[in-house]
Amino acid sequence: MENPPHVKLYGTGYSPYVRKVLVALAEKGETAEHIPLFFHDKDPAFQAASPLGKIPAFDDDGFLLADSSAILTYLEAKFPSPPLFPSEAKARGRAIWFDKYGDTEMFDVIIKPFANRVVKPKLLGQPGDEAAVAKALTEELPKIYDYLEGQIDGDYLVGDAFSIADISVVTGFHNLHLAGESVDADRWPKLAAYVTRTLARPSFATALAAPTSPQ
Ligand SMILES: N[C@@H](CCC(=O)N[C@@H](CS)C(=O)NCC(=O)O)C(=O)O
Repeated sequence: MENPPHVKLYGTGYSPYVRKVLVALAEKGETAEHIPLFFHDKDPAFQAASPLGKIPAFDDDGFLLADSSAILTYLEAKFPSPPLFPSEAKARGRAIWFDKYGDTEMFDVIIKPFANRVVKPKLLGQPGDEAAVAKALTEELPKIYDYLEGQIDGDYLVGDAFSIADISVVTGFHNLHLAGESVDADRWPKLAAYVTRTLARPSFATALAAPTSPQ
């Protein structure tokens, strides 16, 4: 009998981008060996899978791929059920918009409290920048929250099904929570409820329990 394919996912469970892949795998009922290393780790197998040294990186029985969106696209083609990319044209376009929005505009801001209260002081032994955190919380995040509050009209961001849009927009809120912050439900009630129920999905619960560093 042939050996079963060996699937590996590289990257600490702290990373919002790694979490995207963990959630997608869980939604599709697939598993991978999770290697929770940090970006720019010297492991040659990781370096081969991640040309930029960023996490996540993925190895499906020798097929190497980096970038969360590329990996989710690959998983979608290989394991179409349940779909995480809507098929209808407008919904597909909106889902990709939210994937990019979550990965770029949102990530740059929502990660600041976690970077300055957890990564720098606790993992790197460097002082955190509370002024940068305050600016994110009082100026930058409210603009993002205002936008999202206006986009939520139902259980999911796009159409009537959970999709890559929900994964990419919600993933960073876990890091916000780890940094001791959350969405003000009085000011952004739809967003606060949406984040809470999305993080409570079994796939997110599985991803949130993933290791953050080698055991
Ligand atoms: N577009 C990439 C971004 C990945 C990324 O930036 N990951 C961070 C960790 S959360 C990283 O590896 N940073 C190291 C660096 O930027 O050099 C993706 O979606 O996977």
